[in-house]
Amino acid sequence: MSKARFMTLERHIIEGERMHPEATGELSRLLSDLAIALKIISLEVNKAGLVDILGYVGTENVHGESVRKLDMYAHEMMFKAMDHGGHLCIMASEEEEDIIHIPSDYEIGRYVLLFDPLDGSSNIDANVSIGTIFSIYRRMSEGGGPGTLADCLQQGYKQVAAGYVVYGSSTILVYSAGHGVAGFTLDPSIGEFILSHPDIRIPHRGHIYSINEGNYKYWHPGLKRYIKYLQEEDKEGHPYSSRYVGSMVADVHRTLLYGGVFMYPADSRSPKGKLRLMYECNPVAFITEAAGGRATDGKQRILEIVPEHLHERSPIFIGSIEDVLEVERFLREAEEELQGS
Ligand code: P6P
Repeated sequence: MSKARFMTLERHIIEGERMHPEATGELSRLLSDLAIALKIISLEVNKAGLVDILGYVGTENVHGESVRKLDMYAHEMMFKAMDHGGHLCIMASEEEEDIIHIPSDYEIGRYVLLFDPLDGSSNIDANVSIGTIFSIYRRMSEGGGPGTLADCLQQGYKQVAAGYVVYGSSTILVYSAGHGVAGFTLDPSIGEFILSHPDIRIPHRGHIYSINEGNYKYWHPGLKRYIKYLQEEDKEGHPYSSRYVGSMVADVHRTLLYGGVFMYPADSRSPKGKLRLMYECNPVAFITEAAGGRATDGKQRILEIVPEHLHERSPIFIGSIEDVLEVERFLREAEEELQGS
């Protein structure tokens, strides 16, 4: 008999809860409700090409981006799965301009859920991996009433849990409650997430860099110098390989497992980069740091950024600690030269 423990996500959550005597079980039940939504979204994503769910619905989201049916479906599925459990006081979605209140006929809880229901949706029609990202905080506002915008605008280090799902060749859920990072692969035959990556640790240095090189001409001089440095041969482990899916969850997941660095920098066209702080950067930064990696905006930890707006963007450099520190050094030295000139 194999010694490998048949560990489902639910069993892993409950065993994690037992490690914290003060736990009430509410977070566990929240994560279990979330898992149901993620399984249903996975089902639809995997058969999207068959049920004509692809294509545009002719509307735009809060960012003026064309919204595809699958985006809306994933958004609605997350809301319907999470609105009635009594665990949340408020929600926020990348697909909604404002915070999302819990319907008045449901109990209000003490957690806050932020989510990007379907990240990388521009890749849907090409069958490239896409994903769902979630981030959980404790409410900060007093009283038992509806949560507030301030509850949603907390610094990333205050997350109590965060995770992402990659809907790819298989559906992988990676999450952390702050103590290590675990990965689960969905077994569609039994509809269970099974522990497949018990303790993900990112290598201290990798040999892959991930960035959209089409934006080269808009980059900071220090970044241009860094990328050229990675492409030279005269250093052990160089040149690095370049990998870029264009779907952040896929690029971050590969970086987490193989090491290296994923970058979506600010540039002369986008002074804050493209990725959203609350829905994309904070959750993956929480996970990456829990796996022994580093995530910054080029200077400060992503998790320490004080949010000002629900949909604000942030530059992000995330991955192996030595790689992220190296690109920060190139940026800093080039900036010092510019300031000194
Ligand atoms: P670009 C997908 O649309 C997304 O939001 C992220 O998942 C991804 O990393 C990024 O945009 C890709 O952006 O500008 O390289 O196409």
